[in-house]
Amino acid sequence: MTTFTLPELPYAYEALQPYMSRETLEYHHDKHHKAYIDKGNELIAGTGLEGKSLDEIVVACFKDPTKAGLFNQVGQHWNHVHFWNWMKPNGGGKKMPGNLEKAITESFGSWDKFKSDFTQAGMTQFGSGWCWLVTDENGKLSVMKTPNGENPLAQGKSAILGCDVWEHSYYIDYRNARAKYLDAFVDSLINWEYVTQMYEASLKIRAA
Ligand code: MN3
Repeated sequence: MTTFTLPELPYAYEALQPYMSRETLEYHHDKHHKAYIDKGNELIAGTGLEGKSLDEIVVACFKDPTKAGLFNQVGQHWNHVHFWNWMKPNGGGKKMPGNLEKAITESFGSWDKFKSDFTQAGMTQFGSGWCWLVTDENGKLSVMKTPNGENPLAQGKSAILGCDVWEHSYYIDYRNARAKYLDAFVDSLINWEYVTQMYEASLKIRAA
């Protein structure tokens, strides 16, 4: 039995051009994400975690220092499963459902402040990692960043949006210009419908 499988991209490889190229998605999805899955399946064998949900495995491995190697793979698997869905063709900007726009405005003061906080988190993550939009127990939104394969879920928070700032996510298209990549992600790629789904699910989890 294999615990982890590579999901298909929810769009064609060239669908996110010119903001993210076919070549980037081929390497990022077919090689990088697949490598996390292959290594994760190898390392999880015999741990007793095989039948658990991906969310449960991420949390269990993060808490157990002897499973740090497995955590890197499953954290990155979780991150990428959602990352593909956090993007879509003709996405980004302020084209989002009203309840999410209201939550963003109430939490940050304005959409522009959200964008600047989110992209700053991505810019100031030294080395590889992710920047995130997360909800707290009151439904308030905030921005955070994590190194390497870590994510808010591991830390008991609910991520509703994340952007991969590992160089493999932008170096082919933007070289070292991480700021340009983050701008393109926010302005032209974010799938706000998927973010809203995760936002509404996070409020249910927090209310339970
Ligand atoms: Mn990646």
